[in-house]
Amino acid sequence: MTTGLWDHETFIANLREVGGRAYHDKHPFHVAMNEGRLSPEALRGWVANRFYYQRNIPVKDAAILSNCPQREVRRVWIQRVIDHDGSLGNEGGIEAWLRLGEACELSHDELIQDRYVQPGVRFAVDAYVNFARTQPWPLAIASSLTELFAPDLMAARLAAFEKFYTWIERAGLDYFRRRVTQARRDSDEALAVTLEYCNTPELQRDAIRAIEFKCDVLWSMLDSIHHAYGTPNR
Ligand code: AHQ
Repeated sequence: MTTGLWDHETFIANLREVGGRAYHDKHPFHVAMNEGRLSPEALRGWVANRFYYQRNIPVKDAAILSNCPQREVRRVWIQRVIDHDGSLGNEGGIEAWLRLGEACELSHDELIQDRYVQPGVRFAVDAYVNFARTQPWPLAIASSLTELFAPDLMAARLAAFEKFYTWIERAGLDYFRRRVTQARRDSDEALAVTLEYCNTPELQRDAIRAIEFKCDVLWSMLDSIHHAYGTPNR
């Protein structure tokens, strides 16, 4: 990589290159999931562990808001907290994930009490929240750019659930349906902010390291889930 300031096209290409090699769509657990090879126990374990991630996303986003002095950025970013926590008349993503749990025969209490959360998942999620609390807010926003790669994964996952995991009540899949569009909107917004505010060679390289860090967060979550619940061989 050069030492000077990248133009936006180069910067975007360098951000996308990280996802191309390190995003968790390539993790063996997700590959097994999308090929229909997961047992009900493994899927329930994944849903229960991912709930810990989902309910910490608005905490992470509120940390970014608290660090960000730019009103025009906060006006956009606050929508992410509402998308997950919900608001009057809008259930939100956390509620939708609880419904996914119900559809997998997991009770609200089992999810809310973190009954099945693996140590490695807790460590990775807490590291992500701590990153948002302690890093410069443009880098915390850049770390969310793994969502550039999420819409395709969401669509593949939805198709796999509908094809292979018919024991899960279809209404439980609403979360993934809405994420396809939300992730696209989220990443468009996060990319625009990253391009505008990561505007020195140092901040651009730090943004690359931020998305690499976030890929490690997602990958290590699946390592822990994979270790705990395994995946049947082919
Ligand atoms: O459901 C996901 C979600 O709400 C978010 C928020 C965003 C962020 O702020 O880091 N990232 C993210 C992601 C969600 N789902 C993951 C999946 O594979 O289901 C993907 C993940 C991401 O790509 O960062």
